Amino acid sequence: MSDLILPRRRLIARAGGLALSLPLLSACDAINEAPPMRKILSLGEKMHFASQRALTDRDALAREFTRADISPVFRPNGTRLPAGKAYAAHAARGFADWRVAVTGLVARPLSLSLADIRAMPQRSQITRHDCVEGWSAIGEWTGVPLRHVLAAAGLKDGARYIVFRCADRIGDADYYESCDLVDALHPQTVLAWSLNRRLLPIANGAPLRLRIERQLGYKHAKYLTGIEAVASLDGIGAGKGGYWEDRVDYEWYAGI
Ligand SMILES: Nc1nc2c(c(=O)[nH]1)N[C@H]1C(S)=C(S)[C@@H](COP(=O)(O)O)O[C@H]1N2
Ligand SMILES: [Mo]
Repeated sequence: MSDLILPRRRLIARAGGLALSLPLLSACDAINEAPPMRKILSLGEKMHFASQRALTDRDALAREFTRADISPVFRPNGTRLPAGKAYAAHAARGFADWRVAVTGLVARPLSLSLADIRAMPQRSQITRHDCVEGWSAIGEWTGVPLRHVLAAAGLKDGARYIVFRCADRIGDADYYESCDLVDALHPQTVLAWSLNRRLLPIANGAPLRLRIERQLGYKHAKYLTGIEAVASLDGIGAGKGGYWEDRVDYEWYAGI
């Protein structure tokens, strides 16, 4: 993380977030569910904690579940199989030659294989995916937190958004998505290669897809081919930050 260049404001916000990521203090739920902690915290301390939470709300963790909660089937949605010979050839080779390019406002552009990605620090999380179309599914995701990839590439001053490029097209345009640095550096924002402790199925975005747990399903870009740090979303797609944002009234910030 030391080579991440961030605006000062952001560094302060992160310092607050770190304090709040202590296991028992990570969510209001945790306080309610943990009797020893409830006894230890005075009312004043709770109020202080609540105000800190409000200030750093976007750093808070999304709820995590247990293996007993995992949905029997994780319904695929949107593209279930990218068209074209190139993707089919990658799939036939078990994605051995798949690369994810890390480009844009970075000090060290990267071209990462899946082996490179698996050699980085990994995180597993059991979370609920909420699609705007009105269905949800709980699954266990494993992959590298995006912040480690961005630290390896070294964000340059001026980087404000991360754009996610995908291998599939819907109609006449490539699927893409984007987020700001708060979500890009969030500990649960992960480039996932595994669902429910198995290799990610093609229908769910093989070989690599984004998990961005504080936002709705359409932000979770599947079939990742590129990660690009940019100063502005102008000139990318129609400029609204994502395939659906460009076409329908889906919000760019789709907080849950
Ligand atoms: N590349 C790509 N990513 C995508 C989509 C898509 O069609 N293409 N659909 C989005 C939508 S609307 C949802 S709800 C989720 C679905 O993920 P799933 O197929 O694993 O359920 O992927 C999102 N990411
Ligand atoms: Mo969705």
